Amino acid sequence: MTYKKLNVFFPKVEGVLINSAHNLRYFTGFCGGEGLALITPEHRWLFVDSRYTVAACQEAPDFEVIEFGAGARMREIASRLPNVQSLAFEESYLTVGEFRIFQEALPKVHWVEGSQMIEELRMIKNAEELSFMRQAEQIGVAAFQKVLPMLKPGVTENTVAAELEYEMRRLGASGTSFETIVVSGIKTSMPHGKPGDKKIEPGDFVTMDFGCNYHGYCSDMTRTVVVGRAVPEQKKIYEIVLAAQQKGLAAIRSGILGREADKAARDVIEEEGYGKYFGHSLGHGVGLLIHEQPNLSPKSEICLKPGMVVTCEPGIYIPGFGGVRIEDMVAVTLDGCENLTGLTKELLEL
Ligand SMILES: [Mn+2]
Repeated sequence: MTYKKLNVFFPKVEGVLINSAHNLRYFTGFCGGEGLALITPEHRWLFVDSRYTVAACQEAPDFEVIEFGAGARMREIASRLPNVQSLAFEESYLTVGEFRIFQEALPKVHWVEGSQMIEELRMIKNAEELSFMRQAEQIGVAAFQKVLPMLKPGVTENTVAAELEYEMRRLGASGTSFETIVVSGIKTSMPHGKPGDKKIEPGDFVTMDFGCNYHGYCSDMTRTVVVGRAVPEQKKIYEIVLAAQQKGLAAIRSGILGREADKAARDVIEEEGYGKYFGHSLGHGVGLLIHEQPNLSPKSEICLKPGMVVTCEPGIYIPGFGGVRIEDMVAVTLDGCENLTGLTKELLEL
């Protein structure tokens, strides 16, 4: 019944067109990814091609499923609303070419950009969504624990990434939620470095940032470890990042603004003199997408509410030396947050 959330668009527009895979899933239940939903106060139509008709009928029982023939999608839609004057659409998930086809099929329509409002409708997760996200995150945790003993000098970053992904899949994930990051040594100074053929060397920091997809929902976590003994500078920046992360986690609760949570963690890193080495935001919302609202950035004015799921992931990245990031995924509650990762953050020296 999530489609009822789209009522916020009426009577501003006569209907809402949904075409992105994640919003089709959210508002109709259809998981096939390719299709178009048109929701008006009176109708709920889901247009798919013959590859998806059976699945759409099963997965979207609240929608009238309409199968269209090759190239006839917009004609089907136009024939159902011949006199429509205004429609909201997902401008963030439509190519210019696709939009031109919309305009040509419905030349009288005033098109209203709806992406921001539509994305915000997914911010607060219900009990079922939270359950999927808890399980998704725990699949990541279990994979991490399984792979930890493999972290030894001579093993390549690519091997570690492959093992993490394999374990998550074995544990029930349908895939990864983004491209797995495993970087070692000086490469840990790149927040989003790519795993490669580099072998882990004694004394290396190894940063692993990864997640899986479970029932459509994403997980996200990051841990940085040292293979061998940590030198004092490694311990120092690790402890600062950990202190910042704990400050951030302590700040996250219902009623706080995104930028206030970011500041709580950022202040710790700035006071220690490493502010210029923490360039990204404290965290981001997670759900059907790996990056969604609400952002925990220095500019975010979004007020956190119970049921929102966000990451808390400060980092320090020193070019030519290395970096540390520690990331947990949490669900906002009235008086704090539930840590969905719930895994030790002591510096592991393997
Ligand atoms: Mn993240």
